[in-house]
Amino acid sequence: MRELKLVAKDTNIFLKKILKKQKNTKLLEVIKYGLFPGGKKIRSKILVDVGYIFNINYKSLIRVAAAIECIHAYSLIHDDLPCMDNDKLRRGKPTAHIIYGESTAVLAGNSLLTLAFEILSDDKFNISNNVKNELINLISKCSGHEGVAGGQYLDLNYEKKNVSKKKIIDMQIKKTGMLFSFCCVAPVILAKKNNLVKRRFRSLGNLIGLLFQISDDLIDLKGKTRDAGKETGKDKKKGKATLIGLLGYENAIKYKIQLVKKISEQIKHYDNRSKKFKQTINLIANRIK
Ligand code: GRG
Repeated sequence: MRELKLVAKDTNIFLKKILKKQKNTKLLEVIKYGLFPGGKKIRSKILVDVGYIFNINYKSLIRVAAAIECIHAYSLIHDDLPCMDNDKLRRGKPTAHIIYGESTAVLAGNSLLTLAFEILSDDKFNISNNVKNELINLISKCSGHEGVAGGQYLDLNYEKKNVSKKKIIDMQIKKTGMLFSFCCVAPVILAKKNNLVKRRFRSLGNLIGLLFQISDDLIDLKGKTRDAGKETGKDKKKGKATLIGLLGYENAIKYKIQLVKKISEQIKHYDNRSKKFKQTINLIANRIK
């Protein structure tokens, strides 16, 4: 998709500009390894699509996208560590800990998290301090123990256990949904909309996270390592708690279709400006890598 590529390019340009101004440390090399050329930038694309609905200026959206991609890159570096999923391949190349060693990968991950806060709190981000603060507060909440880190904890703890559908959904919303949720709510914050709109977009982000995760699990089940850029077939080996594992392949596909319908239903209020958003949702639902 041409527009996804454009968002990815602009986000990378922004990140490179920021990093160029920083001191050249060993960790900076690892940060760059984690960020570039990087992945699909699907979170950034959702953020830009929702930003379009609310008529938010593109430059601001790309700054927020860069922050979210730093946190995402951090989560992937840590997710691949031996103490977590112990993966050797990511985005078609050896994982950070394979190249640089475990402790360096941990520290580069930590530095990527704080880089996200640097990007959002920067004086050059020309928005009111209240709005800036709300964005930083939300991104922090989404990343911590109530969000991505908490979801990762559950993911690891549910391995090789019988886990209910409700618990799997809760874990996936935290692990994967919270960053999408941030991407859906951040433009609403920038547009200074009320709490009701924020809640609506938060729930939309959770649904996108579930959709994204089920597509990811399907790639793990059916996809090829060469296409995915990471080892596939791991979930079964590791005894991961997934909806496919619980419901079976056919029902998981049905569940995915229901999610797409729910998302369309929730966005219909913004029909005239949500065409790009819907295209991205279809891309997520039908992705192969
Ligand atoms: C607090 C952010 C944070 C991290 C620490 C390690 C950890 C806790 C969380 C791991 C979360 C994680 C890896 C969730 C899986 C989400 C997922 C399916 C990621 C793959 O995303 P893609 O396909 O990746 O968008 P690309 O490579 O395209 O960017």
